[in-house]
Amino acid sequence: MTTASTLETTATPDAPAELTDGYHLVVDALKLNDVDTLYGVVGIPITGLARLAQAQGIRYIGFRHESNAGHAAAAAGYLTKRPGVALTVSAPGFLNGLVALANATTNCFPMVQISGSSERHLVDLKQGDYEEMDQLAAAQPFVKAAYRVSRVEDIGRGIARALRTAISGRPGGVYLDIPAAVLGSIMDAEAGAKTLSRLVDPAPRQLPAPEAVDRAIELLAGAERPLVVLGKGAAYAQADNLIREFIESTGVPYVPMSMAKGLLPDDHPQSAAAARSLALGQADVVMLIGARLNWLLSHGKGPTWGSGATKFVQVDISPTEIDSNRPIAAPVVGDIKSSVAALLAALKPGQIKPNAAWRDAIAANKQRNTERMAARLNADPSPMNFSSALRAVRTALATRPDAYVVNEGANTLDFARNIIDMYEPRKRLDSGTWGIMGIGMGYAIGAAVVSGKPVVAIEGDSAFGFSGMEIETICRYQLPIVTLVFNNNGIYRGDAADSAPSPTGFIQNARYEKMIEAFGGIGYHVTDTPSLGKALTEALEAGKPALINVVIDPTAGTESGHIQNLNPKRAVAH
Ligand code: ADP
Ligand code: TZD
Ligand code: MG
Repeated sequence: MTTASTLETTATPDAPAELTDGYHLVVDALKLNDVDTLYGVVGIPITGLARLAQAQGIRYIGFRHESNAGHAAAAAGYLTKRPGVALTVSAPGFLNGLVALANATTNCFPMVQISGSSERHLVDLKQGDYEEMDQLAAAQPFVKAAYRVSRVEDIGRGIARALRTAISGRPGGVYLDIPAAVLGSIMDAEAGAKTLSRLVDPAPRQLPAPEAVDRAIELLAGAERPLVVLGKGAAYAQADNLIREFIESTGVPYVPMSMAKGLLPDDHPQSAAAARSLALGQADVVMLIGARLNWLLSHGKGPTWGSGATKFVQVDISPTEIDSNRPIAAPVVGDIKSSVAALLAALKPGQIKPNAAWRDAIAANKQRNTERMAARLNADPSPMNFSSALRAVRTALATRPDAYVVNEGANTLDFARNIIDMYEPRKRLDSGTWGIMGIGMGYAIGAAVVSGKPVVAIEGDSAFGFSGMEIETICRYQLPIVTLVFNNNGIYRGDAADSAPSPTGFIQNARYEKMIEAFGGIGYHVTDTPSLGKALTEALEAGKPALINVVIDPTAGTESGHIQNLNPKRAVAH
């Protein structure tokens, strides 16, 4: 039996009715389904909802822009395997949040955006209501599903449906529209309580077919040069021990995609991350676990994949992902935990056996590349470049494997992804499938809120600018987030000292650390590697909001970082 929180009673001796309303039913439905945190920006018509949620024990984290609230909810969803919930106001607030909801969908993170909306009868006749917009229609193309609650008695159903849709199958973003009039509607409290329900098994296991499992094992057993590619779906699945057992018991080398770094520690002997090009280019059978053959894996085609004869096993929960870019010889459609467990159960000892020459080739290539990187890391140019700055971050973070790393930018992203080792699963959050800028402070806040652990956000100066105002949010809630702004005076690089601003250039030598000082946080301005190491170690130990302005040579970066090839060719000289 569920109980609803109630409004003041309007009972008379003749009609002893306790009443509830839409606000209370939303909060009751969320609590009943273990939603313990809301990320949002308030205003008409949801301020009362946020206040009531807080009063009823739901943690409310208030942001300065809805995109950042949404990104925090998305990160929370990814990290906890439960939908993160964002709350937005009508029209512009809703649209600001929609970027994050679409990004969550693209990245397969479970998230629900609940938005208030204006008066339906005015919106539908386009009569010019305050913040008028047909939000349901606007959300539809960008999300896994979009729903609207039109009657107060449907609130419980709407919330249950939104949460289940976000989390089941391939996770994604779900939009739930709640018009102001529904929030304000009143109904009998007892009848209202009966409209609420707690989800049973919201993300059911999806077992792979036994013949699919056998086919995959057979293909891997026949391989000489097998390779596993771990994606963020594998990290999300929280099947860490099973995946490790599969990799270690077969001896197959693996390459982690960026957010799968740390699923096995980056210093694991079977990691082929430092020999990525060789491993992808020469493997004869590749097993994708929770990784799509999208642009991040060159669509499974072209020189990255050597002769083009690579055969694929693909473990994924989404049947329509299979064959998306090239034929898959052995699809295993199921949830990763069940699928890897089934593979392990069907596997005979010694059945999958990577050739010794393959393992040796990877080891040799890895050693050569690691030595090359060490030489770059150990140089001490002045001003710092990306490598010399990241040397300090790498050393400091090696002693704090519990810290989360959030990372965005172009050069700042590419260098940090390669240089910063991760030692624990789901500790790295970055620009992801879209290559989006602006996730920085939102993801950092989401990670800090759900974990209570320190977060280090490694941000390009441009990337930081998209969500920089949330520094105030970080200080307001005293979250243990250390933001590093890799300050090279611009997008990719800075302008020459005396030139007018180019499309990529920013103000020269900006003092970003003063932003956090404005809100009572600790600011650092560092120009050399030892000072950076000291500042970061000190800030991590303090566990308080800090921002380190890391001065980087404005000429050190390259346009678009490591993905310059994606720019259209310039047919005519600019
Ligand atoms: P990466 O960017 O790290 O390569 P992607 O985001 O491209 O990873 O791929 C993640 C894949 O994982 C998606 O195709 C998604 O369907 C899949 N996935 C997510 N969660 C699960 C799960 N629990 N079980 C199986 N597959 C999953
Ligand atoms: N807007 C959004 C939302 N996402 C984007 N990816 C971009 C714009 C384009 N863009 C990139 O792809 S990287 C980048 C932008 C603006 C910023 C790179 O500059 P930075 O990093 O200062 O963050 P580096 O270290 O200077 O390269
Ligand atoms: Mg920059």
